[in-house]
Amino acid sequence: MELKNAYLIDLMERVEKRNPNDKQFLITVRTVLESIQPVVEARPELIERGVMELFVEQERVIKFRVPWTDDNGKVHVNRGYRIQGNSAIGPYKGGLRLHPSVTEDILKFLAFEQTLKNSLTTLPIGGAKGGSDFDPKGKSDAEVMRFCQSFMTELFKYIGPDCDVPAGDIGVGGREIGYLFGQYKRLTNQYCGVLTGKGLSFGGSLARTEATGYGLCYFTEEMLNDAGKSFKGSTVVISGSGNVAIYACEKATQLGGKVVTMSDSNGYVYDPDGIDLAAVKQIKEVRRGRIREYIADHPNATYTEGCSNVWSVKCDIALPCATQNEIDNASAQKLIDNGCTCVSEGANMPTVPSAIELLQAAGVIFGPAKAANAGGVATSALEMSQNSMRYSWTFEEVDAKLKNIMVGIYHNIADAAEKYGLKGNFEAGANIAGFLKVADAMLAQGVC
Ligand code: NDP
Ligand code: 2IT
Repeated sequence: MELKNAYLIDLMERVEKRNPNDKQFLITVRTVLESIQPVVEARPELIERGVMELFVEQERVIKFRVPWTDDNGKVHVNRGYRIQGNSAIGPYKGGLRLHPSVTEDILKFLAFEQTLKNSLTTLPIGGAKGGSDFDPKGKSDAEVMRFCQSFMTELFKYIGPDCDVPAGDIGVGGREIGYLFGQYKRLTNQYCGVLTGKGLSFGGSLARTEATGYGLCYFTEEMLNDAGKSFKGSTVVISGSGNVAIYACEKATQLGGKVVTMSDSNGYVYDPDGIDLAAVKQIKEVRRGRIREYIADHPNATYTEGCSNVWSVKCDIALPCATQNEIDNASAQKLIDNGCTCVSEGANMPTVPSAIELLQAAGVIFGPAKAANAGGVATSALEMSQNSMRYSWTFEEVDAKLKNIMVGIYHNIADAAEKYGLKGNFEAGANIAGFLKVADAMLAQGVC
């Protein structure tokens, strides 16, 4: 797609001038503006009443120093961030990422996407993202704890259960959320639902750990069913071997697919017998090891150095579940050449915009991240509800709600795409449907 509307072209130029260093954020804003063009043209009040101007400017960017001491007594200083993107439909909500690649740009792009994703869940949550360039890999538990305590010592000033509720993302799982929660409680003397993804013994929700991966498969199955296909009997390629990848693998297998790959930032394993998920969980969740360790006791499996090669493995369904920009044009072309019929995004923006166009032009069914991976944050919102009620639902109750939400998201975005003349373009449908709810709330709340 291309920006043709004069107002939106001008708006995009102003966003570029204001955010000259934020390459990934600019790509995302442009992609969204391109998709919502027909909505903006049909609703002139969105321009007249300043909604578009407000929409492209994040509400608050918080940036701070995070000092911590390693096990040898050496002082390190990282940079911490919280981007509070949009609070039109609820308190800011979104994950915290700990990875050396974290920059303000990456978090602004993620916060912008999160606003639209959270809107699609139908639950009352605004959009945010945060994190730090701290690398948890190779750090001791005590070092991770000291980092998390220092990070929260600044962050606690800006968050709260009715204001901003962070959660996990890359490099942030149950261990980190536990340390962050403990420090928030200590600093504020409040025991409340200020974070999601908590441990089950202190306010966490059953099925939150599984939610993003399971939700991805519920969404994808519904999208496939609509096209007369399903996971059953399909070969599935998954990238990543973290939280999202592991539970995507579990559910895809339960739905009758055969998952043959998993990866990490070093390389990927291919197991023609189907991935032995218990072994992956042992390596990644228990030992915090590397995916290459898998081949030690799986003689039919192979390990290939370099994670981007995973897309050259023949499959029916590809589920990118590692990070942004994993599938470029060359990888998309390999998937197409090998007969892949569906790409559905577990990670945030793993497919670059030109590769999405390539896949769609080749007739590959494409499930966009903000819809396909919304199950994680949706279940986070269910955790917030349970915390407010001081009550816990069973695994089956949460899982059933998650499934309903994911099926609903698919139909909502498919209908939105069709209504605006873009039938089958679920990327555009997700941007349109996500935007409409946020825009209506912003209109109602005036210039603020
Ligand atoms: P984890 O930290 O649990 O796992 C991340 C996985 O991706 C690891 O296997 C990691 O490998 C790999 N990875 C990370 N960065 C890179 C990189 N730069 N290049 C190659 N591989 C990389 O994170 P999650 O599973 O939670 O998150 C994965 C994706 O899903 C992210 O895009 C995240 O934003 C998105 N997401 C997560 C949700 C959640 O609930 N957790 C919800 C919705 C989306 P290695 O160990 O080598 O770093
Ligand atoms: O990208 C995401 O949706 C997440 N990392 C989950 C956010 C959340 O608040 O559960």
